[in-house]
Amino acid sequence: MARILITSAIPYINGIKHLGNLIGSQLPADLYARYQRGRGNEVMFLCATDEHGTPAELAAAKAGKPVAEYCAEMYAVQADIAQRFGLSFDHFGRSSSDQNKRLTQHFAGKLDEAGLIREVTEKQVYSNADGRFLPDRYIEGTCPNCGYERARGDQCENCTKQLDPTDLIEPRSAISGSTDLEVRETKHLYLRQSAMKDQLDAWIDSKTDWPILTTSIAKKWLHDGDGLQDRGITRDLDWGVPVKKGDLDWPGMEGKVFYVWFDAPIEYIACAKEWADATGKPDAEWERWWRTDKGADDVRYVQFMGKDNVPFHTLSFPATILGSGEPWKMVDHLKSFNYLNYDGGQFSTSQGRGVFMDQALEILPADYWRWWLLSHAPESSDSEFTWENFQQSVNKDLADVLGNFVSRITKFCRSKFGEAVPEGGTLGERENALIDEITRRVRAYEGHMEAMEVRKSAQELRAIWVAGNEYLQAAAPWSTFKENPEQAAAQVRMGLNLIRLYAVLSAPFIPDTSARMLSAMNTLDTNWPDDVAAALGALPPGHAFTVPDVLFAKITDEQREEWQEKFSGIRT
Ligand code: B3M
Ligand code: ZN
Repeated sequence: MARILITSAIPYINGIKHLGNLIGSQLPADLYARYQRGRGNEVMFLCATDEHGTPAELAAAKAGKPVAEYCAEMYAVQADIAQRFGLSFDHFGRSSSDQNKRLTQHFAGKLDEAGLIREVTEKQVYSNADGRFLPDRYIEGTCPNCGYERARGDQCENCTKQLDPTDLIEPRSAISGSTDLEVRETKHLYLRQSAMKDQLDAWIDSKTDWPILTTSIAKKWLHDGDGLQDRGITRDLDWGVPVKKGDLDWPGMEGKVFYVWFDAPIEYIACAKEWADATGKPDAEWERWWRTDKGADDVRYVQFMGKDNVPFHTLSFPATILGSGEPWKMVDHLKSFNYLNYDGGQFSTSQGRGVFMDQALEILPADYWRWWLLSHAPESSDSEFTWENFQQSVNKDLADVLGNFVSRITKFCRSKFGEAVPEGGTLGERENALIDEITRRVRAYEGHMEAMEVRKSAQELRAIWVAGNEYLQAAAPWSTFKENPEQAAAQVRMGLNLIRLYAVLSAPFIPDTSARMLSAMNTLDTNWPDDVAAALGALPPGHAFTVPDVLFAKITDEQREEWQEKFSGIRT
């Protein structure tokens, strides 16, 4: 039994995620976790909310709530939606947890001991009215280049010119609008990534099975321009992990917190400790996933994320881990995704454009969305959600192919043989050909799933469903029954066993439907079909079953038009 550690990029706390976010990391990670569990492997699947940083502070301010309270509420909302989407995390943690606070401070202390931290004095804009330093993007003013009045301190949205806050004409705080700003000196900690360049380079070189897309991003950051830059890991904010070296105060760093991208990946590890603490397990239980000196040397660790997160996972986080000098488990395989677009534009959280996870579940059950999103995952390029395409996939793949198959065979059996697997007849040429085809396809499906080829896996699964439909069409037990009821019985027995087989194979994609199929087949047997021929005999003659309700309802043209209209605007 293999041991597989899986993490999904942890979603920001500020708001409900849209379908583009979902397919960018959490959903494919869930697919992989469910598949590996289905194969009988031991899986630890971790995710959390990313709760620190200015966006969380501002979202809380906008909601008129203290930030800790806002985060607690949004955590509950995100955890609930994740569960309703069937995301099967072993633990859904919080980057603001005490476990993460301690571990982040621990790493900082180790990095300092290793001589990998330096202090830098910088000039930064301070807002007297807000009583705080302002990050560049929270300073607004008039663009010196084009005169746009709402340019941000890092860039003008209108003419795209990169700016420094001091370039802005009539700068003001984007938080309060106050113009009472001054430039102050402040001290920050920098992680000396430049000193770890060769070590990181060698580590990337050892990843010979990584996609070029991933390694080329890392190599670019390592070698372009002046090479890998040191990185500021502290901020002048109230909300975050207080800057400490382990348990000790850090002189000169009072009132400062670690940068959100420093503590967020550390939460992958802290999350496992949260899991152990929450379930009353000793530390050894989580450490066997994360410490190579405590059993994690035989763990395979896979990370899922959107492409914009790749540099943080190939360089910054590995720099933290390697720099600590401690035996932490490092990532073995990193699966990254392009973007999903929405109906001719982009999904956008800030603009409320697209379909958000809670809204999606208001109109259809999770499996409809899971199937569409996974079978259209933006792997080799960006992909696009359109309502036409969604309607077509659901109606064809789910309703016509899978749903119809289940309904036809169970209803036919009930009408001619009753609600139990019929006895009699033997397998003929047609059945053997079907077994051969399905065996071949199941092996291909396994290969794609192992390789995390999400779209190819979906295609192969669909082909397995189609093979059953074609068999049923050609065997036509409703005709066979007239001359040869024994043979019809064997055909129906094959069909009912296919339902169980489909439930097992499809569970990673459509877990709720899979559970309904198993329950209709009245079986708890979810064994993986290592031997397809044997698996197609799992339900013996006489085994009772029930006819399930319609598995998937078709999306009508009226519904499609209504939803298209409803989601064409902006969420308020
Ligand atoms: N929260 C960004 C994102 O959701 C960030 C990921 C952190 S992974 C450690 O895309
Ligand atoms: Zn401009």
